[in-house]
Amino acid sequence: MTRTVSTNPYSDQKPGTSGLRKKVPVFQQKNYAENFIQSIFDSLDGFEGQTLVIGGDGRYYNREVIQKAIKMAAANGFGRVLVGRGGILSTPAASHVIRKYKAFGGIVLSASHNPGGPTEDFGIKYNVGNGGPAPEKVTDAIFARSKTIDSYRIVDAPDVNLDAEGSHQVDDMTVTVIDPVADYAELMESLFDFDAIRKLIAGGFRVVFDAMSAVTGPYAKEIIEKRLGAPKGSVMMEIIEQRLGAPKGSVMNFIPLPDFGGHHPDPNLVHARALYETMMAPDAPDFGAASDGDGDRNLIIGKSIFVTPSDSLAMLAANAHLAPGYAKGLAGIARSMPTSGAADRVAEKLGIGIYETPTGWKFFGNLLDEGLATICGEESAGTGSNHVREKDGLWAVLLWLNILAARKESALEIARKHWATYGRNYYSRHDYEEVDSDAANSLITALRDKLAALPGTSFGALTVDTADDFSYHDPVDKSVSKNQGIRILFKGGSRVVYRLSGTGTSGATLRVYIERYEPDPARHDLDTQEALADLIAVADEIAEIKARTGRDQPSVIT
Ligand code: VG1
Ligand code: CO
Repeated sequence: MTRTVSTNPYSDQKPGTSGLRKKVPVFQQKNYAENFIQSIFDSLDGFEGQTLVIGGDGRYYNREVIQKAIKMAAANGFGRVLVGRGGILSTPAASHVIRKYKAFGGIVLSASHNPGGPTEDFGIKYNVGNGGPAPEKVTDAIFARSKTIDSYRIVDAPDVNLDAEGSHQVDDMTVTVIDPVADYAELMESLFDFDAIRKLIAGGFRVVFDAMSAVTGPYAKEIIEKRLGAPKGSVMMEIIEQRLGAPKGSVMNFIPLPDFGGHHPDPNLVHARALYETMMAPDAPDFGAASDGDGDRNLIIGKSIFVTPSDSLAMLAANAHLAPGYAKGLAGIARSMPTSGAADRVAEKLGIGIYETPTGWKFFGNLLDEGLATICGEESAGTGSNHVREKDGLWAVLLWLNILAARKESALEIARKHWATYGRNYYSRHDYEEVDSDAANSLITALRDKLAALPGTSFGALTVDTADDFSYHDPVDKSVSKNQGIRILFKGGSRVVYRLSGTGTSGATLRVYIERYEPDPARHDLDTQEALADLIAVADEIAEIKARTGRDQPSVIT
């Protein structure tokens, strides 16, 4: 039976870079999740009788919101819900399921790389029928609706058993609990040469994968251990065991935990430090990787080499033709604006298009749908292709493995040769987390006010060439997105970019992206922070970061 429940609007349900993210206690307020889900449905047309995909990264509060979403989908007239077993679907797997079953859309419950638990983060994101995050016009409509909503619809029905595959009836709607891994694993097998990777591993090549107690555990275990034959333990890795003191053979790291074992499921050099150290040790495995809370990011660390995400995008694009799914070549490459220009050099050499978009995967959807881009990437450890409409952590790991198997060279050799061919884009991101919001906003406003005066100004050996606030003109739907990050470009191609995070849940996070191009192979082995030292100093000088934030140094350097 459907009930219409009256409710009061909340004023803070504005989706950010990737959906609505708040602390769990915020989501637990009366009707908070219900309001947002109803606002999503109220912003959509034509879903009567259609399919909705629901799944999440298994974090705390996942199951509760899934039950609410199922009952609300039934009350709002969806014909069918597909939900991952245990409420689990990685973000890329959800994207694939939406596409494969021609669903109307999907609700992805995740706060991605943010920590989980009763006082940590939760998130809700809506994906449209192409499998990708809702574009801005949809998220704007959802926010507008959330500010005026006065009721939501829900059916009175018992909770669905999420732990066994099978179909159930919820009012007039069917709910099918599906295997979260099978369809996705099959897609990966269709893209990559699993035989070649299996041979590589059978020949003694050692792979270690840190699932960070997050959603990729079951996926990586199925694919890397079962389908690629890596020895047991390749996925669970000693790392969490060392870090958490869990007994050897503990399986906790590939079982998604509601609080990610108390860690940030963010695959970067800070939160995946133990993986980094393992990979730099003399007896390191050949290839190390990690993914984030919802499985859409990837960290790639070869033996003795951390591959920056921007470089990884360029190297994957340059070698993608070695994998069966990309043997015909790429139509184009797209990267977010703050991502380094390394991919641009590959696109130029291949004679294909290069697209520069604002931060956030939602901006790649049109380029992929139109066939303008095949591979996309972000400096924040996200890479993916037209196989789904989200970034895809395991996809990137498998493409790397496929390339390593085909080239029979180490990641270090591949990187060195890449830089020798294209030059090296030294690149780093400095994050200042949980900065006072007013201080962060006034820093950006002050920067904006300075932009017009900057060109021609010199800071030591660096002279500003151009300075602007990035606006994106979508070549497909012609929409314009303004204020997407402040860029200061110096003569010679170095640059500094500043923007505020749209995924944080407390205070503001200032991100500063620093890049220098180095063509000379004799200078390709420098320490990144040293290679960028003068730019880092100028970045502070121009934006007065230390003075305005009161911080001596960044919270996270990647
Ligand atoms: C960050 C990254 C961005 C990424 C987004 C979602 O956004 O910078 O590149 O698309 O997270 O990733 P922001 O606004 O905090 O800079 V995920 O894996 O958290 O869904
Ligand atoms: Co993520």
